Amino acid sequence: NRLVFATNNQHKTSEVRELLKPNYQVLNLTDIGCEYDIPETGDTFAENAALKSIYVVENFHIDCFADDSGLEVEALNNEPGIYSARYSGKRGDAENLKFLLQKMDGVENRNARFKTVISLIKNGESYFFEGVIAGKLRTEPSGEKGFGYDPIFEPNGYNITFAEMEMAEKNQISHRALAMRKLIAFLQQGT
Ligand code: ITT
Repeated sequence: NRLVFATNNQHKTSEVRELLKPNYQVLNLTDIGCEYDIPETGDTFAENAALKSIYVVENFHIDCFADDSGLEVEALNNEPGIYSARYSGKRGDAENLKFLLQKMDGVENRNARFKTVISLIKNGESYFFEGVIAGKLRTEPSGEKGFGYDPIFEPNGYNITFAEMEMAEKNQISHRALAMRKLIAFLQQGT
């Protein structure tokens, strides 16, 4: 069973491969030879996820799913949200993380959540699956694993950040894993 995952993000690819193995083989945009940086011009995670999956279906004529995700910080009116990948003005996890920490300097309310919306297009029909995890923002990064804002995100009920977890542990609880489990359940219904 092969599934196309419309992402350029190697970390997302690894997490999703781990969640889908051994039943599904996951091909990302590089694997299908798509070098185009698909514009994410929507106003919501769902719209942006849909744009990525629609691009692949229209140009490669294969079913696929896409993940749009980000961090919503309560004290920042849910920023960076859909702008998570370029919050500092450019791409680059270290820059974005530093920019966010500066904005949060001295802010007491550290509540934040990660959100993923997956758009699946299967046989011309469109489906969405969502996952959310709530936590707190640290004032200093901690941990080397994961990507993006993982070093400053401590999920509620834990005293370590996502970046201090093994991928398997993050994959038990993360926003992406929750959305992926809904996708997997949906795919298995049909088989
Ligand atoms: P694709 O669009 O190609 O999938 P991307 O990195 O551009 O890759 P998004 O547009 O969905 O993905 O932006 C997601 C950003 O949100 C990502 O670059 C991180 O900064 C952050 N993010 C999402 N999921 C995360 C996670 O599990 N851990 C840490 N940061 C995450």
